[in-house]
Amino acid sequence: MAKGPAGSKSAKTPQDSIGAGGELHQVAATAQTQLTTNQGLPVADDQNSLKAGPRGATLLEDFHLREKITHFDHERIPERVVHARGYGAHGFFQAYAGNEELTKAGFLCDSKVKTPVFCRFSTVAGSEGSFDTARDVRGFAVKFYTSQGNYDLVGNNIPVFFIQDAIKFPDLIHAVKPEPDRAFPQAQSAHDTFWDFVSLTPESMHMLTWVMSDRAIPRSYRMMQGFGVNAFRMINADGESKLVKFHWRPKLGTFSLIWDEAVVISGADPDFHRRDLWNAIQAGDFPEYELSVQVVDEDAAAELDFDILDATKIIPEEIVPLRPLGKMILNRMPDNFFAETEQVAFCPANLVPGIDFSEDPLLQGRLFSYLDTQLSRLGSPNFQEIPINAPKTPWQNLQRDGHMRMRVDPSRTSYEPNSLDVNAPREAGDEGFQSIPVLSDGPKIRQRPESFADHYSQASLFYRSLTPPEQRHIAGGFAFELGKCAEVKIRRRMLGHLEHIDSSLAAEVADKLGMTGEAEPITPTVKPNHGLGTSDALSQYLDAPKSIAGKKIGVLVTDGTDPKLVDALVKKAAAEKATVEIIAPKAGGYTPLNEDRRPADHALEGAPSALFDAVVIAPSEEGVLQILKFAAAVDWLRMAFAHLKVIGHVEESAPLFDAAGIDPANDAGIVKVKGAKVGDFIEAAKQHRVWEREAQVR
Ligand code: HDE
Repeated sequence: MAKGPAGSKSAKTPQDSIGAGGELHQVAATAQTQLTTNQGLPVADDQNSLKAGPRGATLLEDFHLREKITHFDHERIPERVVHARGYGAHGFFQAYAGNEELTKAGFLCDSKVKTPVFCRFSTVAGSEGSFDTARDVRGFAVKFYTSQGNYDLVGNNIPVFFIQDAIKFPDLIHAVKPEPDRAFPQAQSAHDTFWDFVSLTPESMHMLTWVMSDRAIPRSYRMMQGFGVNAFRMINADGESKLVKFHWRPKLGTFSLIWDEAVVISGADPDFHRRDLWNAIQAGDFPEYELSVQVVDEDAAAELDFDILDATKIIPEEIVPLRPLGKMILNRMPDNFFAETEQVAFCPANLVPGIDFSEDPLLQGRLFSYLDTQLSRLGSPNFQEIPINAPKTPWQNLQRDGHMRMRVDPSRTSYEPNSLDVNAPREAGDEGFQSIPVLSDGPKIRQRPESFADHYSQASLFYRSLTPPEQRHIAGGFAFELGKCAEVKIRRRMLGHLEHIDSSLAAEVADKLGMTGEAEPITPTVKPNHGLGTSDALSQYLDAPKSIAGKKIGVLVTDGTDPKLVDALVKKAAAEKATVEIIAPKAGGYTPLNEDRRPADHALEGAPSALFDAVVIAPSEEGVLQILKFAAAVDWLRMAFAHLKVIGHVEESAPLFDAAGIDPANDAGIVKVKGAKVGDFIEAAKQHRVWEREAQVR
């Protein structure tokens, strides 16, 4: 028998993966190393099609060729209409003790159980083949395979949304997607149709302020918060219900890229976030997030100065603090991207007893949309049989047939009530899911509640709560995006809105656009309240951990680099749970002082410093003169400086600093390293960015 390549993995059948019987689908063990057709026929020759003579025409009879090509022709499915580009990982969720007073959801009440999860992160606007570091909201969707069925928490990394009513979602997405006549720009909100729509939709102002902030260019999926956005309810065993908002907090802290850096990364490594998650999980450095809720009594909700059903509002943590529920750890990459990450189907309507919806009109529309979209994307109402979507608890009902039905239901009855099959599934009564009986009484009407009318006060709260660098970045974000709008009336309209958020923000954006005094006056329905104080929890950097855990140090070396330096960096970084990557002039590696050749992780021209969190410039005296000739080397340092990175440097690197026009003595973020003395650099790198430098470079 022919042997497969050494170490090749055996195929997993769907039944293997869901662990349910499934003899029908199992590939016979003896045939697993043989290449077969889809009918199980061993294939003798997979290199040549069947022809009438070696140089003759191909024969229609070649069923293997036709089967192989037909399958290939149909390998693509429609991408998600939004959130098309994403990346997922498996893991588990474990609750803390003591959640029973809040919810009867089994997976939140038993702190001994590790509930399997699949989590998919995504961008929203770009298509599946777009790049990771676009300015965009990130999806943060988690499927919990609980013992009471699948629960999906389908959130984003920004706590509010652009619109208040689901009926506007197709308009919002049509506006942000590539413009239909020209089919560009890809994965960008920086164009006329997006800003035309949002500038005519004041309810989007709060979300826009977040999307122009650093939150929309996360450093890593591992360093990103998540939010349920919509209000939900939790119900305990006594039937008591509370309104809740969900939050995920990453253990590593919340960090972002700098916009110019994100732009460079999108070309140098379009898969930056994918690669980051893959590398971390493969290295056993498992991302961890804590799940919390803000809990509000139904009565207390009425006292808030905004409507909890309005998805364009947050509940400041100073008013309602977070109550931790448990933690999620992602510890395994999918075996197959398509089968798992692409085919996973999330739906906010997937609930378990103990959790219920609110009447948020955005959520209510979502409850319809997700199931519906899977029908066109996955092509069949049986998509829940795909292993990644199947519950890990038994499921049975009287739904039958449809495209690609895998399950073989043996019963004569497929209706209820029936008396012919005593084993037929029956209603679960009190053990089943019951919607909580929320009072709902009102005229049938198309109308926004008045309590949804304040569109600027919380945008202003967000802006005012941030550190000066974060505020500057918001102004930069608005100016960049509006600068890409050719229609001046759209810029003017947006400047008018910004004045209601914060007059200094409006002035800064107008100045950056060269349009001071050109704002179009906008009359708000409700006068913005700028007296809401500030909320420290909204800033990423007020309370950021001083740490390089999970981050990456890039070391630029040449032949003759001191190996003691490299070894010390690797050791110290590992002690801080960070990694080091070596960048050499050539991909083949470098020869350190008095040592044999060592490998490099990157060639200089393929790895700009934008890919790393902090950098060390460590050439030898001769090496520095050689790399000086390359623009990539000078740019490496210049960009690290402009992207506000902490820069370690050996004395020998001085000519490179001269060429880049940077005085190392003049900047607290430029630190000397020598031999094994790298401690000061590592300590400095824990500050994430040298914010004080920003005024010099931007
Ligand atoms: Fe979604 N959204 N959405 N969305 N959404 C989808 O479902 C929709 C909204 C979110 O990794 C689609 O399976 C409507 C808010 C995530 O597979 C679709 C409205 C939030 C993902 C859909 C919203 C989200 C989606 C497209 C307005 C944050 C990716 C493919 C009422 C709380 C899940 C799919 C994944 C995906 C509809 C607004 C999060 C079309 C109608 C608000 C993370 O059904």
